[in-house]
Formats: sequence, C-alpha cells, structure tokens
Amino acid sequence: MDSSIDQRKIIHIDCDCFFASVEQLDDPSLIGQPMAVGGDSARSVLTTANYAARAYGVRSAMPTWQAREKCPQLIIRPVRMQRYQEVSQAIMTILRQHCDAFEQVSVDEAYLDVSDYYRPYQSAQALAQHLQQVVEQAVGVTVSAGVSYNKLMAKLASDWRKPGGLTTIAPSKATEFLATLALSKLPGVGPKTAKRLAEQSLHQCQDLWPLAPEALTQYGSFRQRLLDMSVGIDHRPVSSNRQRKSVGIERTFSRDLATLSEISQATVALIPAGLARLKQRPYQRLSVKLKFNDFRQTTVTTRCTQVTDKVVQALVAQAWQRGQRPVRLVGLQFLLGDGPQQLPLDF
Ligand code: TTP
Ligand code: MG
Repeated sequence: MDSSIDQRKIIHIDCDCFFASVEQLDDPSLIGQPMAVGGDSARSVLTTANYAARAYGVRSAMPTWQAREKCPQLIIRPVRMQRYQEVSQAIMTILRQHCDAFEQVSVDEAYLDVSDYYRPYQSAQALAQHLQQVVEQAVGVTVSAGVSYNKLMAKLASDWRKPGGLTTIAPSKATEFLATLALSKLPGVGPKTAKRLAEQSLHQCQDLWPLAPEALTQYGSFRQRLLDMSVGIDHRPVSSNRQRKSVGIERTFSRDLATLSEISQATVALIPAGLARLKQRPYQRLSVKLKFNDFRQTTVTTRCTQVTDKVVQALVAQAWQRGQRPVRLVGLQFLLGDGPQQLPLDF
C-alpha cells in the first residue's frame, strides 16, 4: 500500500437531518417535536425527518401516509430548496476556508483534506470539533464529522454516531472497525447488492477477506472496489469537482516570512515554476494567495495576460494589507481563459 497516501488526514462533514434542521432553525417551535420535510398529499414522500420523528421509525424517502401511520402527530413542512441551498452555501463557505483541499459532494456533505492544515490544532479530530462548533455558532445547524486517513473511512466515521457525532478512525483501528461493519454500510452497496451478498453468506466486511477474487466476479467492475472497501483502501483524492480552470504553484515555509519585502520576493520567485506548469497556455487573470501565521488565508486577483514581477508585487502588497502579519505560505495562480486573449492590463 502507498504509505504516503495513508498518512493523509481527511474529514468528512455531513449535516444532521439537513432540511429538517433548517426548518427548525427558521422556526424554533419545531425543536423537539417530530417533524419532517416533504409533500403532504396522498402520494407524497418525505425528503427527511428530524431525530424526534426518526424515533418513531420515520425515514427519508418514506411515503407521507406511512410516516403518518407511524407517527400521527408528525408535523410536515414543505420543501424550500432555495433556503436549503442558501444555508448549505453558508456552511460550505466556512468549511472551504479550513482545509488544504475541499470537495463538496452534495447539498449537506463535504470532504476536507487537512493533512497540513490541521497542525496548529494538534489533531485533525480537534480541528473537526472546532469546525462543528464554528458551523453551529455561525449558521445554527449541527453537523456530524468523521476523521480518518481516506475518504471512505472518513465517511463511514461521520455516519457512525449521528446527530452531532465526531468519530475518528486511526489507521491502526481500521481493521477492527471494518471487521464487523455490515456490507450494506459501504457506499454503493444498496439493498439489492446487499441481498445478493447475503445470499452468498457475506454480511460483514470480514466475510470478504478470505475470499478468492473469483468469488465476486458477478459484481463486475464493482468487485475490486468492494474488496478494497472491505479493507479500508481508498486512494481517491479530495478534489474540487469543478473543471480545472487554473494552474498554480504554492510554497510553504518552515520559517514564517515576516516582512512584506521577503513575502514579495518569495512570491516573485514562484513565477518561473508557475510559467513552466502553465506550458504556454493563455491565461486571463492572475492570483496571489497568502496564508498568514494564524492560518487565515487571502487571495487577490487581477486581470493579467502577461505576468511581471511588478504585477505580482502589487498583488502581494494588496493581499498582505489584509493580514499584516507573518506569512507561512505564498501561492501564485494563473486563471485560464478559453477564448482569445483579451487586452490587458491593470498594471
Ligand atoms: P442525508 O445527509 O442523506 O440525510 P439528512 O441530512 O436528512 O440526515 P442525516 O442526519 O442522516 O445525515 O441527506 C441530506 C438532505 O438531502 C436531506 O436533509 C434531505 C435530502 N434528501 C432527499 O431529498 N431525499 C432522500 O432520499 C435523502 C436520503 C435525502
Ligand atoms: Mg445529512
């Protein structure tokens, strides 16, 4: 196994009963009462339910009539997607600022690679706890967090104890965690696949461990993924799923750069390597990123189709103004344009 990958620190965040949480946020009288979000007509289904309703067996995707049978006093609120998007954006904006790489995977779920970013917090778990607090204070919804060495394990961890859970699975504990984990808990193993596996007497991850690979050929291309998941292997990087629109280079310093002139020089020094990565592709804008020694970071962008030392120095000065303290990382980014080059230049 590639040990450098297994040393990553990944956090998975998943909001608790998200749509219901937003309804409770906007109408606190709902808190503590069983409530769900969805249609209220005969053929409607629920999108989600709060944890008070879940105690009655009410679930996501359940027909509303069935939920009412389980919980006659259930309060049902209509879906207000725009509002959920708004709250989602507020949460994602916070999370995005606290990691080395960020990947939002749904309206209420994101992965953060914090392999470097976690350091001032002593542990990735402490950072995850901090994020839970910041989101709750700033936005008013609770999130569950999972911390581990890859995306799969972090996701399994965040799901382990909800709501408000924080679970860490260290590499040394992965085998123990996975051994008795139901295969149906693995991402991609839906009820149908779980049933097929159960017919082969395969119920838990450890049931797959002694199998010869041929035993799972009926699962086609999913076979390898199943085997990998059962032992906690997942090499997928945390990466923004937006199309790549920039080329950049960053440098972290072991000693903070204290003066503006040092910071400026260090950023200008990135230009040749940045241009080499760019491979002569045209670009439309240029960004400078600074990460201060309190781990806040800032980015300044300008229109620019031909980088010069002077342009970079001006961007650095502008960015540094925002923090005015020592800097631990500088970065330079070329934002690509697909169309013909436009006329320059702000500087
Ligand atoms: P989930 O994160 O799957 O569920 P949840 O946040 O409601 O509850 P949990 O505490 O278990 O994480 O989904 C996020 C939102 O997506 C959910 O609030 C409503 C919506 N959703 C649907 O519209 N239909 C569905 O079938 C599911 C599962 C979710
Ligand atoms: Mg959720």
